[in-house]
Amino acid sequence: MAIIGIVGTPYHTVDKTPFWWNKVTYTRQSFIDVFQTLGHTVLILPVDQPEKAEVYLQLVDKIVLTGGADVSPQYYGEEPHFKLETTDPIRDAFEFAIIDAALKFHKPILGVCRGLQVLNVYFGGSLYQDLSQTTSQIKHRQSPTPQEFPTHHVLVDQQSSLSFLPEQYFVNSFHHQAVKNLGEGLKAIAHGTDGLVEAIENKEKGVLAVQWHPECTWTTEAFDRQIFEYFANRSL
Ligand SMILES: [Mn+2]
Repeated sequence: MAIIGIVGTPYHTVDKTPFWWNKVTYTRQSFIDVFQTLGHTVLILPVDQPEKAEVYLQLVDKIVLTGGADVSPQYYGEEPHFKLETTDPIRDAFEFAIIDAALKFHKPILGVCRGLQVLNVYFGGSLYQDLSQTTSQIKHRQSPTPQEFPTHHVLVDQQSSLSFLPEQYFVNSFHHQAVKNLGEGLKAIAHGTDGLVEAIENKEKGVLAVQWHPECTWTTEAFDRQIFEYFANRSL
């Protein structure tokens, strides 16, 4: 049994009703459900000062970085493109520190969506700030199609950690950014049929990340559930 630390998503917009005008830190229930169903224990880690990252890291065996705001382009040396959406430099800084700590103490990291993008930037890569900067004609933001439905295909490297997925796998998609230049030491292990990176890894460092959202599909898509099993059971 592993203790899984999920860095929480700060929701600091107070003019909407979902949390009764409260600022909150949240994570999707489906992340909690999948790990609890698999017999693991989940801790949601609030964003804190980067200097505190190691304190949190000592409490858990593995780290999950989830979806959310765009990574601030200052971290990969670009000015904000006019299609850049909400950013959260405080979360960026804490997640970079959590990655530092996880690598230092040899604890595996799973990135999902923004989590993949944060990891890519951490390792020195860059992002398309908006998919309009690419030639892709694929709809990577499937909304309003519900999150539990896969909508586009990815081609999976059968020599990678994700080799348990079919070579052509059907995934959901809720992103408007994507990997531009790959970070140092990372390998792109799944691509959309448009060539965009849909999964990355660094096997030696225990880093694995997907651009889609298996937390939304794990109850119906056995292979997506297997991603969480693989991550929770892996040791470096
Ligand atoms: Mn996609």
